[in-house]
Amino acid sequence: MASWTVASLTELYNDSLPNLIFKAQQVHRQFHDPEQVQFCTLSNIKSGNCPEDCAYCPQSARYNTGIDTWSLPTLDEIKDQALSAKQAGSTRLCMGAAWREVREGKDFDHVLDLVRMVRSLDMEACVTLGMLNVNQAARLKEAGLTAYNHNIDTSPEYYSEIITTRTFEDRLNTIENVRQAGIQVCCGGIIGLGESLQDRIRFIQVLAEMDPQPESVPINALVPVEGTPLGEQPPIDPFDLVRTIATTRIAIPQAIVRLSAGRTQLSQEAQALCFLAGANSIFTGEKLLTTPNPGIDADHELMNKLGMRPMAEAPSQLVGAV
Ligand code: SAM
Ligand code: DTB
Ligand code: SF4
Repeated sequence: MASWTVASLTELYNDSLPNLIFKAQQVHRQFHDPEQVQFCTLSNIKSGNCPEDCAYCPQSARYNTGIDTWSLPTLDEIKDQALSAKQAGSTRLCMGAAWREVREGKDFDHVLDLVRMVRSLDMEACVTLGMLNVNQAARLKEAGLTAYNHNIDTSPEYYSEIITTRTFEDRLNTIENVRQAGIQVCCGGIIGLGESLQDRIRFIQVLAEMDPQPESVPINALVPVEGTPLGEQPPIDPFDLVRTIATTRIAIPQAIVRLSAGRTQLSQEAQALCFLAGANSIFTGEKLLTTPNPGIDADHELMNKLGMRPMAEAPSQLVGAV
């Protein structure tokens, strides 16, 4: 595995856009079909009242954001959501819970049942439940979980400006526990938090230096939510997002790079540039966890305009996949 220095990643990031996109395309085409994008759908299975203080997050109990709160829908409710997502072209359901960490008990048992159900529909199942120990990770693996999402969010240096209730180390430990259980790692972060270029580069470097590298890397553009400390943050420049995606694609060639939160702020042209830069997955459906997302019709229209298409099969179900 190539070793990425801050200097080499910075040079890549700052190259002319034609050069950067060309390099990203060369890498992308070695491992992926440039016409295909994985559609994934999010389901918020426990909304709000989270004890953590992530400065970007509308679900933290510390901020007044006026979101609806609820806890753990029934198996049938999630089954309906999964089936309509599948019908609309999704091959992965990602279930998120606003928990600090997993605790053993009936709620966790129910999540294990949800994972089994989603897998029985021949979809990939991903969950994001906060911190996790090795034993809990093993139980998720046994239930058939495809991937666990746990983001580093930003650089180790900027992390404490954004979250104080847990450390960067805590994050890495959970990711290590997921790895040890043999579950795929979905790990990425957010741009637009007020971080510097150096922070963005360090963020990509930490992901690229993971061994093995993550199979899935979500790149979110901050969705500023009123009531959160970052609610007044100015919108990102779409070219920064394109450069972040291209650099990530080059440094982590085999991952599915997900153009995640923030698409409602992007034009179709900007999203097209993100695909050219190597993004090959989006979240579909009207809502992410609590914030809006382009609807499925808009996404099918975008695919058609670009001559691209949703992946008919989940990457993990293709021959040769882990
Ligand atoms: N509680 C779990 C955790 O923190 O790992 C799971 C859910 S959390 C909502 C998953 C990720 O969503 C965060 O790590 C962050 O990268 C992203 N996210 C949350 N709020 C966001 C926002 N307002 N804009 C962009 N991304 C956001
Ligand atoms: C990730 O990196 N992005 C998704 C998924 N992992 C769970 C979540 C985005 C959430 C955006 C804010 C919201 O809708 O609440
Ligand atoms: Fe809680 Fe996750 Fe939101 Fe942080 S990002 S406040 S841990 S739900």
